[in-house]
Amino acid sequence: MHTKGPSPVHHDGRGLRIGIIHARWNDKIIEPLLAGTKAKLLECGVQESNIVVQSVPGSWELPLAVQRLYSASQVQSSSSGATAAGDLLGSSTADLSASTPTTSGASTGPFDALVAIGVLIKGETMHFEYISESVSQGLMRVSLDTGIPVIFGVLTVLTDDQAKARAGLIAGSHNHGEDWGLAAVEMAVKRKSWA
Ligand code: DLZ
Repeated sequence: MHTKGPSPVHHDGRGLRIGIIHARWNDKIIEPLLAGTKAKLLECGVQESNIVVQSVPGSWELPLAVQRLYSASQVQSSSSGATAAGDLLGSSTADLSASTPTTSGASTGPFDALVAIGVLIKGETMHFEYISESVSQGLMRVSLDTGIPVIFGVLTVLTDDQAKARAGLIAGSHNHGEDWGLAAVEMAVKRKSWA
């Protein structure tokens, strides 16, 4: 039996800028998680043009990508004529290697929260343990070092079915991506009030 997540609380996401970085391993699970995250951001009032989505190969790459994307958004917001960090994506995703800003109509400014999405499924070797531990530690470190909420959207599961059950792909199951979208808005709003 899997959990249904936290009781959902909607905060006002208008004006927030949210970065999402997802791994491409296990993309059939990543897709609904990403969609669930975006859906809740939009439901909270975050503008589509204020959501930047980028991808990296695997979960291992998430901490560095989150750190760099956030730094880039800070630098760009402090330079004149700045454009948004990363590619603006409507419903599609872009590669981080194409990180030179190309957006039009996108807002600028540092991100208020970032969501790191990955799916780690245990295999026969120790890979899973090493990556899970490092990625968890790495994402927490980026969050504490920058003071910016980094939402932990990384599933660490033992089987494909466990992953599907957490991505809403099994009848009656809950999409954890929705929790991550809500968490990003809540933490971004609260962080501003704690500043
Ligand atoms: C190598 C690897 C393995 C075995 N499993 C996963 C996985 O289940 N989920 C995931 O996101 N990434 C996996 N990777 C790839 C690593 O995260 C990383 O991309 C490569 O080791 C290259 O650094």
